[in-house]
Amino acid sequence: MTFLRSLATSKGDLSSITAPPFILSGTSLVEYSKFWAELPDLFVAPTMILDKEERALAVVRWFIATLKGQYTSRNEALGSEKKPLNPFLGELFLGKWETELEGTTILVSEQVSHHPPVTAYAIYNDAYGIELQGYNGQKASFATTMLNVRQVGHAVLYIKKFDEYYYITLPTLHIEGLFYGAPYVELEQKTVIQSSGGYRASIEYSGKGYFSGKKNTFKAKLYAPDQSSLLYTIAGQWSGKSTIINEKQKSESVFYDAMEHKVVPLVVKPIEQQAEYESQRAWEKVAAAVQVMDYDTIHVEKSKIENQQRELRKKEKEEGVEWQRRYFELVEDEGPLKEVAELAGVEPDEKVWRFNREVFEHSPDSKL
Ligand code: CLR
Repeated sequence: MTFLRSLATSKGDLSSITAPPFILSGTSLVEYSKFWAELPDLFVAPTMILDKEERALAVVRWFIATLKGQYTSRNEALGSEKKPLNPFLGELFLGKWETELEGTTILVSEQVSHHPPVTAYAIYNDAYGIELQGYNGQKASFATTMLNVRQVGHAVLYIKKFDEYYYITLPTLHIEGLFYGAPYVELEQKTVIQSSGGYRASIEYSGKGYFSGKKNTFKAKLYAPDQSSLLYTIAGQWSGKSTIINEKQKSESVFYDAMEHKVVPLVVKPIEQQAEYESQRAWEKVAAAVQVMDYDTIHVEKSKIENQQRELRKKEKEEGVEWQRRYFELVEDEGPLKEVAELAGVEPDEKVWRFNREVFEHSPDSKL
């Protein structure tokens, strides 16, 4: 009850929620960017498809495939959704995937704002010439026993070979099961994936009892650049199976089956080799305390980090300087991206967080 009350008064800021101990996780939110590429084969697949229509479809397939990890992996590994650690400004999460066929895929994730919390990330594979960049924050609201979370930000997939962009909007979600102390995520509303080549996918989400009696369902439509002609309709469960209908041929086939794909775990440097601002190192003691549910230590160790941060902010204020983000910068959204955002029918953010690869590659952090 105290928990539900704390949710009701959280005023849209998820980090201010005091969750009961059994809902705490020792993982920082800055790590969640990894869910975009835990299936490296599907991530690079679009780069090998010459047909534009088929390529757009491969992007949709990769996107649908990421949802299971993004939104159900805590449930599967830990029994329920958890409250992640609230990243500090400048917190970094780095890693790579090494796979035989895809080679190296790199992840750089950085907390670029603390108030409100914003995480920016870049994921790239040079062998295939593909890169994903994005940033996100959350705005929460509470109604009866449901926590509604609107996502702020977007992701952009870039395929070098075709000089093609895909602008991806993020779904709204809500947390159910709070009253029973067993929270889980359900997606709602929609995602738009708009390509610079004009193809557009609209993915609508729903939970139990809307499209079907099943949880985690979606219905996607892929439209040709002229917008009026519907090419494909895809429907099913994003955490399970989905099927695709080719609207011209009226034929149906399997689109994706989450059960047939195994996640490739991200490789992160051992903690002793990490810099002190890297997530797992910085939160090591808190995470260990969460593991053994030692609430006093959780509190003590968390406070140390928070106080350190307060000191840093105070010093910056006195010196009249602003915290320098490590590998991302806030820039005006112009050029191709702005156009794609407009095509997607979304109000583009005035300024967006973009990765500065030059700076990253000249830093010791790039030695993964
Ligand atoms: C972060 C960005 C990822 C997708 C994603 C998945 C789960 C979301 C998380 C985002 C933000 C934080 C989140 C979480 C589920 C629960 C958690 C909303 C959007 C909140 C803070 C936990 C509240 C406390 C409990 C009631 C569990 O790409």
